[in-house]
Amino acid sequence: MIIRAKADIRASEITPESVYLGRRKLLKQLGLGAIGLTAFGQQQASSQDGSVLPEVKRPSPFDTDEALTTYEDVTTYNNYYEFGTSKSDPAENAGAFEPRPWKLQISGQAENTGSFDLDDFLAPHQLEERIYRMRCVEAWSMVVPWVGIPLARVIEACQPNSNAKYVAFYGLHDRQRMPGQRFAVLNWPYREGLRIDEAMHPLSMLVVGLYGRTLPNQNGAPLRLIVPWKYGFKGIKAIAGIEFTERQPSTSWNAAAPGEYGFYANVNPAVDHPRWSQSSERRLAGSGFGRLFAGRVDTLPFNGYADQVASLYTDLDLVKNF
Ligand SMILES: Nc1nc2c(c(=O)[nH]1)N[C@H]1C(S)=C(S)[C@@H](COP(=O)(O)O)O[C@H]1N2
Ligand SMILES: [Mo]
Repeated sequence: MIIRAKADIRASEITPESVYLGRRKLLKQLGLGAIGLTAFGQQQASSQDGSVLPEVKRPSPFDTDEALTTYEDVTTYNNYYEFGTSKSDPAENAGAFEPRPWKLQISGQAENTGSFDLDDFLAPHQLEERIYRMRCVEAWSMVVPWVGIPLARVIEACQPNSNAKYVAFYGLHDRQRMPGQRFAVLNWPYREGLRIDEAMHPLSMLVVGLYGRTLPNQNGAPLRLIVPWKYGFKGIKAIAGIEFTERQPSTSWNAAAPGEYGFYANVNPAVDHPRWSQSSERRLAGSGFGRLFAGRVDTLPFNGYADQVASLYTDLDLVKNF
């Protein structure tokens, strides 16, 4: 499979989320999963673009059936400090960013290390769609149909050795292409990390698209991480490197403010951020009213994924290891 970089689809081919979800449910009932969005037929104009991703496997047993956040909101209300610190900056400033060609550097405690062309690297893997909740540490949340591959597939392909206890990720470091890196708001490049068992968990995903199309730049093109039981800042965008390490890697927000952002960053309504409560969240979802928040909902332990992931942390004090 080749993931095309350029927007080669007319804006009028974008499917609105209501149609998208209705068709998706129909396909589910018909037992038709792996089918491209192009088959959906009904289309509506949008200011956003992106290429349709072919042969996406759907539905997933991990899908939430909560109302989707609109494509418009998912792609215009963003956190991406490489392109500015306000929520509207990334959509405004990332348009000229060119996410191809893209090299992915694999390094550290593994057999298959080196520099790979991203498309070659991803080619052997079947794309899957997962409808996940995404909970930002700033207490807002969304529901997004992400498209990608389980991170475990990629890790297996890298063949980490027994010294690999953690997986570190780093973003692109390029002040020309990422103007926000001229400001020392974070120690660039953006860095994130997971324990290897967290990275191998079937919910962890490397994401290349959303709503059936390639990722818009502001959402982290060409490759980002999504770990749905953790706060959104774990979901590093524009991944340029993956390193297998023996020690817990340094992560950007933890390094910037260790008392506010932990390495684990598991969504936990019982552990407040020092400056605000984490017990509830404002949901950007399904309202169809653009930037309006649909309402406040209770935040769930592990963002509602406790049944799947709580067993990873039975030996860990989650208050100390926030
Ligand atoms: N490289 C990079 N990745 C990043 C960030 C960033 O500033 N730079 N922000 C994070 C934060 S705080 C959140 S909440 C999510 C937001 O993802 P979205 O804009 O696709 O909703 O991206 C995360 N990944
Ligand atoms: Mo965030």
